[in-house]
Amino acid sequence: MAPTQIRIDAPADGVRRITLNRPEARNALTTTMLGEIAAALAAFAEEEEVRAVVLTGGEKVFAAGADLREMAEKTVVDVLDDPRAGHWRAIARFPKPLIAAVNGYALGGGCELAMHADIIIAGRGARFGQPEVNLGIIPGAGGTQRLTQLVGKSLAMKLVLSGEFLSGEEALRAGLAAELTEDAETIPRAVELAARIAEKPPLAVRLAKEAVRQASEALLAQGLAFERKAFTILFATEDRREGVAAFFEKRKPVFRGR
Ligand code: DAK
Repeated sequence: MAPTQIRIDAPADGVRRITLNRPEARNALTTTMLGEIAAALAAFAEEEEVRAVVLTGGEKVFAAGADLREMAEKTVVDVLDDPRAGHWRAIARFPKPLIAAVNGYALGGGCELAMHADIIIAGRGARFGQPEVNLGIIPGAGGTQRLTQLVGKSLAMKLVLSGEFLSGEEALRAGLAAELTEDAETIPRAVELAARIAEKPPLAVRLAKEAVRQASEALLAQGLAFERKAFTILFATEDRREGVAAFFEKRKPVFRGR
């Protein structure tokens, strides 16, 4: 079936581009959209002519996190069996180079999606953050682990505990982004880099990616398991319901620690 919430095209030889396509909801990640990304990557993994993939939200916004309308309806039991977890694992398993071109907000699951890429190219106007704490939850798709590996404990703590954002320039300085560009150049630069990688010997590229990932993979598994458990527990709290309700009612949440 053709995807409905992402667009796919081939901007250069050997390169495929996935563009998240719900601008009216700031590309908030529905389960459908995550499933479409995972399915597209699974197909690209099998297609020999695909050598590298660019993932972007377009010129204005990368992704404003999990779709809070969808999340508001969910119970803790839904979260236990959530298909999203499988989609995230499928994205993490993609064996070919994945480059995220980030313009505008990359928040919550959006920041986690960017961190699933191998390389992040950030526009000057990019804003990275893990604002889950404002909703009474924590990152649930590897944010606590991948962000800490990328930027170190102190900055990761600041972002995860306060919900504050990093600019594109700060993301570059912190090592979250590999390059900083003008906003109009983010996607073209990511495509150019993907095209260059696409010309390299595919087997060497595949094993190079795998080898670099091994540098952090063992530690990651344990941390992800803890994060998932903590995320699920927090889903059952009154504070989580209050945080999501306050977002849609455009007011400050009142958290009671229950
Ligand atoms: N979900 C749904 N709708 C969203 C949305 C979101 N995350 N973000 C924005 N929208 C919608 C708004 O409701 C609004 O819709 P209308 O009122 O027009 O109908 C429209 O997009 C435009 O939003 P704004 O008016 O707020 O636009 P601004 O440019 O002023 O602000 C913003 C953009 C991105 C700063 C702001 O919209 C914002 O703060 N958005 C929410 C950010 C956020 O808290 N994201 C969620 C983090 S929690 C899981 C694993 C992981 C997760 C979940 C599950 N499992 C393994 C089960 C991840 C959780 C998260 O990501």
